[in-house]
Amino acid sequence: MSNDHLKFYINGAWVDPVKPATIDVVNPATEEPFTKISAGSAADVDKAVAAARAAFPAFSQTSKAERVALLKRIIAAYDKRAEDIAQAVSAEMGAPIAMARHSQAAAGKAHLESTLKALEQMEFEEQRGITRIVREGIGVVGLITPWNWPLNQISCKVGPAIAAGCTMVLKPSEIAPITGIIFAEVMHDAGVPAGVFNLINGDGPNVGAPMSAHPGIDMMSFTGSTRAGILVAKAAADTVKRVSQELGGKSPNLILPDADFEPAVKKGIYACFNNSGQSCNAPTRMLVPLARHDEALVIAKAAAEKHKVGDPKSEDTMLGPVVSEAQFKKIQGLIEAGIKEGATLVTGGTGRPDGLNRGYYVRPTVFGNVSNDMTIAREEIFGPVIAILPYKTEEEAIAIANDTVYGLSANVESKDVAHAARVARQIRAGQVKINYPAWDTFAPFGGYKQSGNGREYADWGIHDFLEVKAIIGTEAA
Ligand code: TXE
Repeated sequence: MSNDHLKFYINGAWVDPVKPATIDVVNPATEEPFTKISAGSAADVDKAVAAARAAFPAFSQTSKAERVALLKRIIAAYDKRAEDIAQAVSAEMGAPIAMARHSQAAAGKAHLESTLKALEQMEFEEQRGITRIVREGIGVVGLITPWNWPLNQISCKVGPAIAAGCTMVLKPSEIAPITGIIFAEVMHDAGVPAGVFNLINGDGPNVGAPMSAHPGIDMMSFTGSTRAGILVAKAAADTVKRVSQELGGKSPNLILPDADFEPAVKKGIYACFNNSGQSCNAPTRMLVPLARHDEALVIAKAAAEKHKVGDPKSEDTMLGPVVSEAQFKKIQGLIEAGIKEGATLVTGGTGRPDGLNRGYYVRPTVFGNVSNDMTIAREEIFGPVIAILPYKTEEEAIAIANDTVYGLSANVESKDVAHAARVARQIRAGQVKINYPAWDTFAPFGGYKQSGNGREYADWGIHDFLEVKAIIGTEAA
């Protein structure tokens, strides 16, 4: 087992943790640890925050042109490590290597690029009558990221924080931390000034919680479970810091009667199962007209069974394992709940797919005849499991779509885009996608209800990290 990953990146240098302790990083395809990281503590957080605080006065005063140039250097350095990032994400969370390259690693770059474009166009000051309105970096920001799209989440926080002139402490998920370490190397290679970007590894209670409560951190930007997001907000409350949260989802996919039915169902399965179902915006509740429910199950079954599950190292694997034993067990329990509560198991089910005896592989699973009060329609499963729910009228479909504590994302499928947009306006979610559009990294991303608050990506992400100052009396009234 390699010990290469034991240092933290603080004040422009790789340093040992204050107290030695380690966490194994497990490859979910083999169930074997392949490296270890250091488990940080509050003392490491203090060091990183001190470095970020010391760097803030100078970095916050850099010009937009300087930060544009810095982001360009970060993108160039990231490009050089894209293959390393893809290999690391595949090993640490089981993403199939082809997908790790064209989606996981590519997503990190896409966010850096859209942040750069947004920054180039952004104005930080405006005059309104006698008042100059100045937008400036909020200060030292704490960034906590999850394991499911590790580089995507890191880039969509770090890029905008740099653009806003903030300094930062990043804690990636302890389950998938190697990409975060490579990202820190990228920041170093790009010449990010010492103290602007700092990386501490470790778990939620020992690193994430002290960050959230730290008086030297001005804002927390968190992506992860609603459970942990609530803990971050509670820990942050005593210091009245801003908390931006991107949390769980149970996204509906409304297939309207006038949709191009077969492709709509098929694409819905692919969208839900991408990344082995481990996306917060996965369209996990497919709503179909009652009259076409049985037809939907036939199409969904065929599409699900086309998913080749297996070794993430194989170029033709479509679904790798889920990230951990804990996630595997959670998903098995939810599949059991679906069967017990009377949903129709169309394909898949509990246990590993045939021929796979090792690794946290889950069978691509389709449930039909699901009603919205069943556990599988209410809880975020985070595996390749979809619930198909019949509806009678459009009003009922919208009511079912909104009957959830979450509100991150939704899909609407219809040949009539204007009609779909009218339906979209009635859905309580931060994003509504019509007919499976291309990924738009300039569209604001974030949740209603218990899916969080704040909006990320491009200019929206930059604004999340800005304070607003009014300098009154700069011009005669
Ligand atoms: O996430 P956690 P877990 C959902 C998904 C999944 C479930 C559990 O449903 O099945 O969460 O995953 C840090 N203070 N999502 O338990 O714990 C933690 O160290 C501060 C949705 O692995 O939320 C990691 O860096 N930080 C999601 C990050 O939170 C704390 C993506 C996420 O881990 C903390 C992942 C604490 N008290 C899972 N406790 C999405 N929105 O995309 C943990 N963390």
